[in-house]
Amino acid sequence: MNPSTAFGTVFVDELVRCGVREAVVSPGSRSTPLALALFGRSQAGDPSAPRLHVRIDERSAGFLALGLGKAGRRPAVAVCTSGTAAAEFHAAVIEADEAGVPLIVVTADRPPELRGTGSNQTIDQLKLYGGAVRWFCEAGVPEARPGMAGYWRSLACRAWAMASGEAGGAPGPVHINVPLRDPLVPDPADPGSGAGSGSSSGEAWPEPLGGRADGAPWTRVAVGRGGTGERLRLDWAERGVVVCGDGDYDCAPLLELAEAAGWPVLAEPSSNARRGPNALSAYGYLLGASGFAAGHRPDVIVSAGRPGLSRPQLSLLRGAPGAPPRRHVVLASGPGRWDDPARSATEVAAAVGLAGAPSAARDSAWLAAWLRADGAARRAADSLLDGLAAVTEPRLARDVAAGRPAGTLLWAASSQPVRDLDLHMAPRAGMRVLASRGASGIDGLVSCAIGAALAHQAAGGGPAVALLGDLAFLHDSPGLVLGPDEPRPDLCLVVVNNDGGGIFSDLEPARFAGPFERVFGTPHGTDIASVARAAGLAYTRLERPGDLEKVLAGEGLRVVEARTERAAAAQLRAALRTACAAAIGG
Ligand SMILES: Cc1ncc(C[n+]2csc(CCOP(=O)(O)OP(=O)(O)O)c2C)c(N)n1
Ligand SMILES: [Mg+2]
Repeated sequence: MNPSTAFGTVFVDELVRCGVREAVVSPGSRSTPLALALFGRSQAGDPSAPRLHVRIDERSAGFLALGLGKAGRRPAVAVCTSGTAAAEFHAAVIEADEAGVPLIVVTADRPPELRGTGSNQTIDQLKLYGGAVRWFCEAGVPEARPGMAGYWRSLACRAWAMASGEAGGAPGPVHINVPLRDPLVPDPADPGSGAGSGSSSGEAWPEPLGGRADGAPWTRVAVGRGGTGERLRLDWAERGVVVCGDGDYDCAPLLELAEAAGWPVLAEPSSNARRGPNALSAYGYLLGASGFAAGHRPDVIVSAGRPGLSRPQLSLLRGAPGAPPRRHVVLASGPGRWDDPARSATEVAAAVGLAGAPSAARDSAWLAAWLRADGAARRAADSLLDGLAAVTEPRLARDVAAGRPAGTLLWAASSQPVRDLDLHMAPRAGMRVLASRGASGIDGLVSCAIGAALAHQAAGGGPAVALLGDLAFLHDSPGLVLGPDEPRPDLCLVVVNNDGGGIFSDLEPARFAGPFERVFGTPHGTDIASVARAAGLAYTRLERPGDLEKVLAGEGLRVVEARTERAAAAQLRAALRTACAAAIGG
């Protein structure tokens, strides 16, 4: 099956699973895969088969879909080809927005390489309807590679949820623009014309194209209007894990749930959920140890916030190849917002709870296994780190987090500081961890940390510490310059100076020795003390790991430099992974 046909078949199948019962198509060539798939499904004769309507004029088609959606109170789908056809939907989209009518508009488009070339029937369709839509998405050009089926299915589910209001906002129009590459018609060898019922065989396709079992949608979104959706019930007997990603959300109910159910809590530092008896401190090592990860696949994952800090965590969310997690419940972070970077969510909910009273069905061995492995990894990592005389990045992160008094604010830079914390921070209460994980930039972090410390202290909070890489520190060195009348925080900026971007030594470019240093490592040789001095700030250098508390002592805005080496740090991280995997037995 070619990619465009596979897309049409899978996407339409998923829309039908979501609940689409009415589809309006206007003639055109670029939209062929969608038109054929909708025609095929409309002929299927099963109760869920959508009714197909064809209108020559897209303007009429758009308004027909609007009427169907308005009276039926569920999104109808309108499909058109590329060019001015898409613009003809605009009036119906505006009415759907103003009147709160659910509507899914799918515009076929030329692939990127044909845009802006004078290619026939090609206009700029990106965000064509401006602010009138609840959600716009430019889909990727369909390709025959693993992960596509989940991508297309989750896309359809989001479209349905955003249009219907099930995502938590008001119903309204959504726009999906789909670039499609030739061939647009099924290959001669394909069974039928893309009229699959979701049981697409996926022959010559790198993975099964079918959806969830029993015709269920890929992601069932039940946030409800105003976030008042039902509370999803989870089963005590299931072996679950709670994954807390970055974000400012109330994690207390999740921690209670984990305790009641006997599930481990895998919390990123800036989730502020790494506390309580079920929180793990070395879960990254557990998930990264293939034996442990394979032997401890959960029945259910509950995730909140914005996960995605580490590859092992993403692998957990993604599941084994071709075998996504059986159940992955994502807690919405607000109306129309939920984070599912692995596109594996089976349900999106405003809240979760456990079904009924605790029962003997609870598997206590499950939590014990995670805690035992976590303890073993922790001890292995600690003994390796404590045996080194030099200042190292992982130990610095561990000790900074562990030693801060209650009421401290800890700002963690993107790049290695927040990842070192993720792997080494012991669970604790009484400290707030913040990080710019929205877009994970290394820019503006001195100013962010100053702003956060000022707000923290204005609200009666205690001292503040920031753990910054040298590039992040230099990126925002102008942020160090404060005029004499400016509010000044009590903030110790700890600069982990490995003379460049240490994170790249742990990534694939490290294999390319020739360009690596200049293009990725980016050593700069800057004298951090001089930078601090230029801004009139006190400066101290951490020479030995044991001196940490001494150098952190002080008041006001100040700089502490910890010098490390990138190559040595990469070796140490590899050694830590090996030692932890051995200790876990995975
Ligand atoms: C504004 C911005 N530019 C580029 C990047 C890509 N980037 C991610 S980590 C990194 C290196 C950061 O170096 P440093 O702050 O010294 O931290 P280290 O990796 O050494 O821990 C870069 C350039 C980014 N995230 N944000
Ligand atoms: Mg660095």
